[in-house]
Amino acid sequence: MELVVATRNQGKLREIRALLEGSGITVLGLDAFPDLPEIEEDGATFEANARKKAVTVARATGRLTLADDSGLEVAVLDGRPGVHSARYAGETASDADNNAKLLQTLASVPAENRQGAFCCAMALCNREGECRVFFGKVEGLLLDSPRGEGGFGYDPLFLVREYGRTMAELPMEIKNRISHRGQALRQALEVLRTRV
Ligand code: ITT
Repeated sequence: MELVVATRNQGKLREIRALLEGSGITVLGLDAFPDLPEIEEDGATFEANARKKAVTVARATGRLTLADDSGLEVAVLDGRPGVHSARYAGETASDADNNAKLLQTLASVPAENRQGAFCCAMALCNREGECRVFFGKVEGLLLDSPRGEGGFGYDPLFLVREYGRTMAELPMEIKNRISHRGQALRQALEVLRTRV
């Protein structure tokens, strides 16, 4: 079975491909559909954005589509950057820019108040626009300097307490076992298995 994964984020795509390896599902990234327009992520929640991305691409391609909307919620920042995680430091911000902005914003926050969580909403939609949505969340602590080269986004700042390592220091296999994205995708896979 073929599944379109509606993301332009190569880090997400790598993790989703690894999670679906051996499932019998062939992942088509958006590279396979170069003419699709950009989708404005203007929803107030991860779920709204995930639904919008998946429905738009499913209708445009006529294919079953999965979309991930995710981000980092920082308790002391009342949940920011949240749905704005990808563009926290501005419209064209890189991961490095976003991490620098987060470090600066949290500069005076002591270690005991640096709780954060990665959250994911994953929408699986058919070409009629019917969707199922799945969720995942993982808690961690935000460090005051980056550690590790793996993953993407805020991973180098996100310490997973039970491993004493950042998400960027963990092999992808372990990140996928515990991550917000892994949790959501395993639920989606249960549904996909009934269609393979
Ligand atoms: P698509 O919409 O094309 O999928 P995007 O990067 O714009 O790509 P989102 O709007 O869902 O996707 O924003 C996700 C951002 O949240 C991402 O760019 C990172 O900054 C952060 N993020 C999400 N999951 C993460 C993870 O596993 N590790 C580190 N940062 C993550």
